[in-house]
Amino acid sequence: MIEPSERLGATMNNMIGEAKFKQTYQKILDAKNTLLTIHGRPDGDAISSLCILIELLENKQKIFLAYSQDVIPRSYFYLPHTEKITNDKGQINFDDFDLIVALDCGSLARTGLVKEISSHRTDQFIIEFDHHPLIDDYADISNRYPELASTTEVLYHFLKTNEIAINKNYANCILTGLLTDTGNFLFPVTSDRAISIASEMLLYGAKFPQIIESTQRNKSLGAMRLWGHTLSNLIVNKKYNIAITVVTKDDIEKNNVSDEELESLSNFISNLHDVKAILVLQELSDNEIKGSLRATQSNLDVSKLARILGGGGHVKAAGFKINGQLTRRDDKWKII
Ligand SMILES: [Mn+2]
Repeated sequence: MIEPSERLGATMNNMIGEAKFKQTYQKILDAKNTLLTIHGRPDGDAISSLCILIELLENKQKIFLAYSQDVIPRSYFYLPHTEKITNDKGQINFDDFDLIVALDCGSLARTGLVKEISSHRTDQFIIEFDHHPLIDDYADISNRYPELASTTEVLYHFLKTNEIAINKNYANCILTGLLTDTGNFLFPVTSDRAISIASEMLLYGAKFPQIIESTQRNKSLGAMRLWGHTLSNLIVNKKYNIAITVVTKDDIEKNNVSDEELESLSNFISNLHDVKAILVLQELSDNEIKGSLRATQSNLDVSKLARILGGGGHVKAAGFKINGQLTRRDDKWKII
């Protein structure tokens, strides 16, 4: 009989590119000055991944700059090194870096550095760690594993391959990414590997109760009120069997709700039984609408629809932005 740990090892060995992880590590060690970056409106997985790289580069006494185009939500301040992340682009002289590491980005556009990366110095090297399906191939070394639950799970294998000892800081970051990207192991992306790594992180000192307290039990009264209002507006499109609801700019402003709280609303609605998928349409500005898609059945890939609409994401959770205005006519919402 195969022991669970052996089975895990065997599956992973077939899947991950060990040579690529080693080459990546060598590049990081050789770099003189590294720029670390994540996607906009950063989530738990992106922020944790960034903090893992900061931990690594600091331990190796490397020079780096950690950049996030948007501010880090306060709820993640328990993670190590978040105070070192800057969102001030003016502070960055892009030519200073010989290495760029993009984390959890999916596409070049999500780095917020399209112009800078596209016109980069020819000797500048780009490494990416990600678990989104491929959209564009902009990296020199791409550590992309869409079958893994989080970018921190990719980084776990990177650390293991390079025999970097996992300390409490790494453990807290790896577990945070796993928990937030799987909705605390509720989403279909959850695997035996992910759960096994999570339990290993507890042994390394990750603080599970603190992570849950900070990332889950953090909803404001405004968020709860907006959820209530939005849930009561849910309708089901019978033709496609998709549940749809709408969040207006007015709803958000009135209740002072954060992006993260809106994201968790989509995740909560995906608990709805008997529909194929859910769609939350959110008014971003007078002429821009964001759509969040969640698949609730295993045979549906919502990222396909998101890509048709110019967006992207995962098989079970994806999003897009379109131009238009949400208007209500009688009892129906229309995009004009
Ligand atoms: Mn992620």
